[in-house]
Amino acid sequence: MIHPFEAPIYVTRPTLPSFDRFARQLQSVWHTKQLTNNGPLVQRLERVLASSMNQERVSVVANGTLALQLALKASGIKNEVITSPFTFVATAHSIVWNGCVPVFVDILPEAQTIDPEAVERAITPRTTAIVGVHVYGRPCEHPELKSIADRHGLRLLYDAAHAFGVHVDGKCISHLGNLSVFSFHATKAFHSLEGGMVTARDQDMITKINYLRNFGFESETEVVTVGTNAKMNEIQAAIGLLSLRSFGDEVRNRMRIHEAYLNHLSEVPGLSLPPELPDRVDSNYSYFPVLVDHHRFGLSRDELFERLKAYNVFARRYFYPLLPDLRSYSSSTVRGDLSVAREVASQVLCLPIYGELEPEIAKRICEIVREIQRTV
Ligand code: T4K
Repeated sequence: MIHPFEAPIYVTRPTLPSFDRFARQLQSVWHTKQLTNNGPLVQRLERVLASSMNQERVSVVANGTLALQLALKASGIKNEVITSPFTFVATAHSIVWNGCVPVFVDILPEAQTIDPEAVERAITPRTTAIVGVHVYGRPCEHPELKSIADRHGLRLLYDAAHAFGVHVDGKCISHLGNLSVFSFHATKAFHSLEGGMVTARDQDMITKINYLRNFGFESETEVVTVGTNAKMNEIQAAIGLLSLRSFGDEVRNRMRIHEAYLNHLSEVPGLSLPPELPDRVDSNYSYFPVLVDHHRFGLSRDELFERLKAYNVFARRYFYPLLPDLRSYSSSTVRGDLSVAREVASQVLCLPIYGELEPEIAKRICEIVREIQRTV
């Protein structure tokens, strides 16, 4: 019997800069006493992010959920917005907080992103936008979604919360769609404790977001829109700037974990590993989701999830339950059947992956999975 890990192994852990470097960064904050309200570190973070994102304009905010809410608000969406049921609640919540109705449609079996054909079938005269989710950092079927959005005169936004650092055809994923939204939450490959970002090619759109994040202030005496308080503060920006410096290492280390799982789980009957991404996509290895086929594996996903805990391994069922199965969405609008999404949500299990995880630990997690299967 393999011994349980002495300390818990969580699905993720944030990589932090050395405390000394952080303290040095903080000295400037202590010196200026500018803690928030578009301080110098927030401005620097925006400049550094913008320069790394193919001329995209950026606006950083307090978290990814507010980024989504502001992006939808600035886009002027109304009535129905078509989106994925297989995502974190924040995607749909942001639609509802904008007074709109999320319309859930099915996902594709491989990539688990929204199915363009299901999107097209769900369009009505009330539809104003599509919100695709690059789930686990896997790009949506952009050319198809764009052609649908163009034909029907819809806005196309992407929830890219998982996709910071992902490139498609050598360009940052933010170049897809009218607007993209990223999360810099502590559980993400790149983080600023909490944080988020909206990107767009259109400077007017980013100017709107900048007003919205700061109560709508245009100047000291003029408020041009009914905004909110979504400002990032200087401590978040300090962590963000330091995390950016080590982001390349973070992705390389995650790739080693990803490969360790591929090597040591490929022969396990009943376990489907993440599909290989097309060559034109550079991944950020943000999650390692596997699908557990109850009959072939010998245990259900939930049983495996529970048994791993006995070994001190805390995997997560991102994203289960499906959004329309949550009480707050029990009367939500579903168009077409969600059979693919339902099956994926019932089988998915995200295994631990983060920059500071040792490949040896990942290998031992694989041995544990095989031992659990042997002892069924
Ligand atoms: N759109 C999508 C598609 C998203 O997935 C998300 C967020 C958003 C939008 C909204 O972005 P934000 O507003 O959050 O920026 C987590 C995150 O809170 C959430 O950001 C994320 N997606 C979602 C998928 O997962 P939980 O409830 O699973 O997190 P929690 O606290 O259970 O953390 C998981 C593990 O991470 C812990 O077991 C230990 C580790 N951890 C976590 C935190 C917060 C740490 O080691 N340190 C930490 O500080 O939601």
